[in-house]
Amino acid sequence: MPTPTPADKFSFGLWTMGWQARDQFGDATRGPLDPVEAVNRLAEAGAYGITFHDDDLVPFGSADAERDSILAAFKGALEQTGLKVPMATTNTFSHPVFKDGAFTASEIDIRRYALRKIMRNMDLAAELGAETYVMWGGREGAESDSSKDVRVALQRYKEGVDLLCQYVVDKGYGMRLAIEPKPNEPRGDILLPSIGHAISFISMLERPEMVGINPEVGHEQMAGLNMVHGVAQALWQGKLFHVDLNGQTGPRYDQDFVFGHGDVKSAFFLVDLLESTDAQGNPAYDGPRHFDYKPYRTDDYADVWDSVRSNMVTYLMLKKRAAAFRADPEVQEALAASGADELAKPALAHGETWQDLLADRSAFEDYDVEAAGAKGKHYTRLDQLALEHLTGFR
Ligand code: 3MF
Ligand code: MG
Ligand code: MG
Ligand code: MG
Repeated sequence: MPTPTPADKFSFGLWTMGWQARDQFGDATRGPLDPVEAVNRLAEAGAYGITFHDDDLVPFGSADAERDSILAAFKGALEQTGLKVPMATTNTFSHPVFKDGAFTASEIDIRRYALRKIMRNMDLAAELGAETYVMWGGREGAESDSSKDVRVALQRYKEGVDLLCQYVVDKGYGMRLAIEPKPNEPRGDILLPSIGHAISFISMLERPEMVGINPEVGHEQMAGLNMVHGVAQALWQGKLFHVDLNGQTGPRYDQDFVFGHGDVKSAFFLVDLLESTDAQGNPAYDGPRHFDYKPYRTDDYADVWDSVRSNMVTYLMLKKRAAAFRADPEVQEALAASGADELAKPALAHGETWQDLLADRSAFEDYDVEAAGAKGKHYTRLDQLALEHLTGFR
């Protein structure tokens, strides 16, 4: 099995392996996890970084002295292990005050409190060297369409994000912000439900260049969407600032399985995408490969650390298989036979105009449209080759 190293840039949320497995229907099955132990274990396992919500690290409502001592211990562990904090985020969803939103709560005082809570943790994130600040608006939404005017709520959302960008600029923090889309859960419907919605929202901001997205495998798949296509669009638009990797088996509750333990074929093509440049020379994704998963509720802490390793090993296995798939001459032949290489060329040659197109009889009058329509693309063959590589039979 491949061995993860910090060069692979794997990172984990403190809330992932620290999840005590309390769910809608049952109590915790595991005890609390000391953040220092999390740092040490992750470093031992070959991870690159750890991320956290403010409240994962310092319990909500802690006194200043308690906060200081937790942070000192955490920073000490980071220093000792060399583990990085590439990203941080805010919990604006657990406390009852956020039950109807943070950025989009109707009450001005709740919105002001939420902004202060985020700014406070941004200070810590900057101090720890985080490059990305993620915002998942888990409670920004509604159950009933009668309850919230979404047009107005989005304007408040925009103002909140604009203010945070201003704060980061004025403080010279140099961080970029990333919005994490999710269709539903815990709200009936969450605002900015998909990659496309989030990217479109960003275009309305004062500083769109500072804000990108942090898409999550399971979130897109909960909406029945194709994560690979969504991430490809985000890459094309220069908006993939961060990524949440995990596993999901179709549109249902938010499963947060280990990466690859859901739709493994989609995971294979996601790694293939993240690790590759495109035919137009756009660079590959170089941010952290961040896991946002939940160890099974049935498992104990030994299993938790095993699942940490499983995420990374699965990614590396898929990376190896994807590289083998791309390097296979039969795959290249099948792609060439499908005409895939031509996609890299624009429809009009350099300098050609629409007048030239109109004058080109071979493009229309003399074009054998029937022959073109009858041509097989051999995509089943390609898919089978992918599966043969994925399963290690090739
Ligand atoms: C919920 C999530 C969140 C976000 C996190 C980062 C608790 O489904 O995915 O995890 O990833 O809040 O901002
Ligand atoms: Mg999630
Ligand atoms: Mg999830
Ligand atoms: Mg997530």
